[in-house]
Amino acid sequence: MKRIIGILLIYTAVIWCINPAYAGVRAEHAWVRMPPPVADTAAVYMTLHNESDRDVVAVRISSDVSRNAGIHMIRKQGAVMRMSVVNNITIPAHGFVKLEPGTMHVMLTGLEQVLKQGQGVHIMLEFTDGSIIKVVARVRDMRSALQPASQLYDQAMNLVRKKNMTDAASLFRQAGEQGNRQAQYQMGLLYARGDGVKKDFIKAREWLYKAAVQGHPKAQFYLGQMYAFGDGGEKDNTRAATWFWLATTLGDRYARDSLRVVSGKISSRELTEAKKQAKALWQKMPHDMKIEHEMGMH
Ligand SMILES: [Cu+2]
Repeated sequence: MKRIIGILLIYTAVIWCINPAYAGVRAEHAWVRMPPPVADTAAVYMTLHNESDRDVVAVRISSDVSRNAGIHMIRKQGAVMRMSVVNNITIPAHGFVKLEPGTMHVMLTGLEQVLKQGQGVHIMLEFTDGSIIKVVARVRDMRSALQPASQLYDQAMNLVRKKNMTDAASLFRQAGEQGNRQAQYQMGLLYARGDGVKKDFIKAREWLYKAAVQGHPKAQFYLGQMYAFGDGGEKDNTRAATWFWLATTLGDRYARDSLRVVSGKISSRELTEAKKQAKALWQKMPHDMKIEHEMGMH
């Protein structure tokens, strides 16, 4: 037993070192601006959120496509814009820093390959506490990168009507990465069906989860189904009950029946746990989805 605990501790330590949550920093909307074909540099943009109680400082940046990477700041000096090197980025406690065109960016220098539209580039950010987070930034041209997610979603739906699922998936992915919950739900379905993308239940779960925590009832229902059947991960009727509960609360009729079925398969203690989880998730859900619904789970 002692030995097992020892192994578990080592395992936990390893997870902690590579776990993005350690630094408390989360990256959103990461993208690489498509460089001209002959360029040897590329700019990377993202929003860095610090969810911890302390300021964190990123001191080293690297990527898997360039020899070097650094942080650049653009400042206006008189009538000229000047780019200067910054040694670190401080992300305030419970705050964020936006790296966006015209302000700050990560500059990749010494590109070792020609970047392609849609390609995922890995960016590693190292913090003063030694933790590292890895961010996937997709290569986009300026126009598509700055297009609002709702427009990308509409374009993707048009492509679905034309049965062009590969291009639709690419646009849903872009919109989903920008936080659009409908697009995240669609990505979940495409991965579950193997439509426009290679069938992958693990990725289906990941995308459905993103939409589900944002209060998408259908995503919650399908995520519950995946837990109930053990698709794309372990079978877990307690978690299934949690998601069915939330979907039912948001008015999904199919979830109500599924909730009854899984409730019969778990203990009353597990059911209490499922309710507790559902309440915690409900607290964090965006207000716009909850506005018409009372929390029917006391
Ligand atoms: Cu630069």
